[in-house]
Amino acid sequence: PDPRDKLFCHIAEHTRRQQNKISIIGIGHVGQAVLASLLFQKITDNIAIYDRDEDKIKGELLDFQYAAMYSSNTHIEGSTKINVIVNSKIVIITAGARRQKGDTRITLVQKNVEVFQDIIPKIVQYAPHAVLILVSNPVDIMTYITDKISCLPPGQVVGSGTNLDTSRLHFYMSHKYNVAAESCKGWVIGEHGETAVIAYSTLTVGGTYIEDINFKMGESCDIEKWSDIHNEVLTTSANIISLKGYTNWAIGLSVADLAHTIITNNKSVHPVTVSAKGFYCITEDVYLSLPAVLGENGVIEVVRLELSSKECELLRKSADYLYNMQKEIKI
Ligand code: 6V0
Repeated sequence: PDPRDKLFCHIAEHTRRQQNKISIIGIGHVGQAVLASLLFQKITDNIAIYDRDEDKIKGELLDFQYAAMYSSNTHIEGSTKINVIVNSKIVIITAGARRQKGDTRITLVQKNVEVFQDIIPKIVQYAPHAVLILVSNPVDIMTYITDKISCLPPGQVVGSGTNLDTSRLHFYMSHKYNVAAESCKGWVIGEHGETAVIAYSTLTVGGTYIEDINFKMGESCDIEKWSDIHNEVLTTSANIISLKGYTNWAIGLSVADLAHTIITNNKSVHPVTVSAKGFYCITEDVYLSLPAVLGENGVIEVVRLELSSKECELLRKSADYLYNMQKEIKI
């Protein structure tokens, strides 16, 4: 007789809840940080990882299976076969080509387009109802490309965008005024990159608009030197990369934060990459970050910010920059 029958009296079949399954595509530095963040914040108890590198998948799976002992009873499966993501509620995409010597920004994007043309239709085939969260860079362009390739309903494809840049802004605000970061509000919008816009008109501390007490924010005569914070927010990634070769922990937690909002359908507002056509006189089909209400099916609503004319102009410049890059891509 099976010793198991001595241990248990069998009543019903074991099942695993499917409605909270989250999959990660690409288990490099960023994918690992996303996985660790999902696991230790107990955002889901059902995770799948997919990568084309078999040793990496096997190694990370073994390592994380034991790490999961320190979290709730989380089930993690991994494979080089993409059907491991079947029935996911969220698919987080971090796979992408790495920049090689001599690669321009466009050649890198074009390599990623080829990767995405292969994997996106398969993701849609195995997880047609999943919200896709794009992380691979350049994230705004990759969100645009994924939306076009996937043909999913509006809002189901979303980019991590400036959610991380906005946290960085709150960090600097919190240090500047010596208050908790949760009491510092306001958005970084536009491209996740050099043309990102800190929307000064949206910044509040403890409910007070900073522009109401400092009319010169960001100008050369600004005694608070907001332009320094602007530079810090936008150059942080490059600084981290020059020191450790990549960034992963903050983006991992930032993406887990988005996943938490979506899986719990809690309708928090996050600045994420969405279709921006029609907002702030943007006429081109570009994707960039705007604050959006997120729920279980992705983007529900985009917040209409009352931006100043200068902020609108900067946002349109960001859109132009992205559109010019987009024009050179062959999908
Ligand atoms: P990495 O460490 O090289 O990991 C990439 C992983 O993707 C590797 O494990 C590859 O094997 C895998 N991969 C590549 N192509 C495929 C494929 N066709 N199918 C399956 N797996 C594949 O890179 P890292 O994790 O550091 O970065 C991943 C991406 O995230 C890059 O595009 C970064 O530029 C981007 N980031 C985006 C950020 C954001 O704020 N949006 C922040 C940091 C990094």
